[in-house]
Amino acid sequence: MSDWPHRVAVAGGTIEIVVGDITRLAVDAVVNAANRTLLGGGGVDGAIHRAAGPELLAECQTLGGCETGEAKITRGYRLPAAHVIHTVGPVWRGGGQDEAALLAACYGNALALADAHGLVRIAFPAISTGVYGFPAEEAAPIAIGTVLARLPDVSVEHVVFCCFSAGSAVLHRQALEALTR
Ligand code: AR6
Repeated sequence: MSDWPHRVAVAGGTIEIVVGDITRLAVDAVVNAANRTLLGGGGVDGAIHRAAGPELLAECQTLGGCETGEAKITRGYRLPAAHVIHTVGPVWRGGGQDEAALLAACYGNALALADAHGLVRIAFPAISTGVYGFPAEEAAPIAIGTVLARLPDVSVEHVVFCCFSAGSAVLHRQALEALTR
């Protein structure tokens, strides 16, 4: 039997850790690890724009960018997900530039925006842990801890951590086990 998906009931809903491509998930919103222009890029951002089609870029061009730690919402267009919540993770600069708080703000603000739209099912990638260089083992407990803290207070009931590798999924599962023990 595969280790994934790993699903746990927590206060306010369920958390699921999967290994896969976030562009395939039919949820109310997938979260995009974007940059401040919101005009596309590589990694998960590039994959989301390719799968959603040019209409996504057209809507993003109306948004005026996004600050680090903030979030903005668009439609999902050709994605199976109804919406995309674009957030901008911090670039890792050694840990002394507020990176942890900014990463937590990404998860918290994405959940707040989902709540403002009454969304129930949302999927996150491992924000900042690719091109932006945030150490994956430090990012996972921030991601899980922020979601655990906010879930009881928002419309969101089901959160998927869509990891791109089994190694990333293990880090999220370990963080979830440590924080729900
Ligand atoms: N599904 C799920 N996760 C993915 C996918 C996918 N299809 N593709 C990559 N990942 P990154 P960042 C994982 O670099 O570090 C872009 O150019 C990847 O393995 O996408 O926040 C933006 O425009 C990693 O674990 O985002 C920005 O300029 C995680 O997603 C910059 O990269 C995040 O890696 C943002 O960098």
